[in-house]
Amino acid sequence: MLAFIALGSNLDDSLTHVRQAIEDISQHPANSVVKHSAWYTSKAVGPGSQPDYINGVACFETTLAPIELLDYLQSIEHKHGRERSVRWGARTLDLDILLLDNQTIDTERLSVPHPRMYERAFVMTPLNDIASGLLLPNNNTVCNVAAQLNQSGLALYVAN
Ligand code: ROI
Repeated sequence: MLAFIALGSNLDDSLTHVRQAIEDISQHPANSVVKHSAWYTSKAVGPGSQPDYINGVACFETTLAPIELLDYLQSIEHKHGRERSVRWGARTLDLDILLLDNQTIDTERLSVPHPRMYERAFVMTPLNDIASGLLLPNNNTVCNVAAQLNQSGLALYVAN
């Protein structure tokens, strides 16, 4: 199964968290990371004010079942000190499953495609870096959806 996941962090050393998360994903023998996008800085979307995010998207092959993949990603978040105290609050590491092949999943713990991915430039723009022509379960291509989103607040991260 081909999996696309979104990575985000806005606490501590965010770039280290997201980079290390890709290493952590590839540590599992069932996973092999295919590629990842560039990293972006983005203004926090959602209620309240919180620090800017580092965001990106990774693509990997996995033989895990969807719920096993979710468990594994949550164990990585946990290892990075993620605390789920506030919904939409700041976080050291957020790993969201975006797409699993062309599957649609609607269960209590997991919804695929990720229900808010199509409206988020901080997801669709990095996804467009690595899978521009991909046909989404809504029958639109990644590049079409990405092109329609407002890019304000999003910038390519340049290391200094
Ligand atoms: N905003 C940005 N820019 N990036 C995120 O990864 C992100 N994640 C979230 C909320 C709080 C919705 N806002 C975000 O979960």
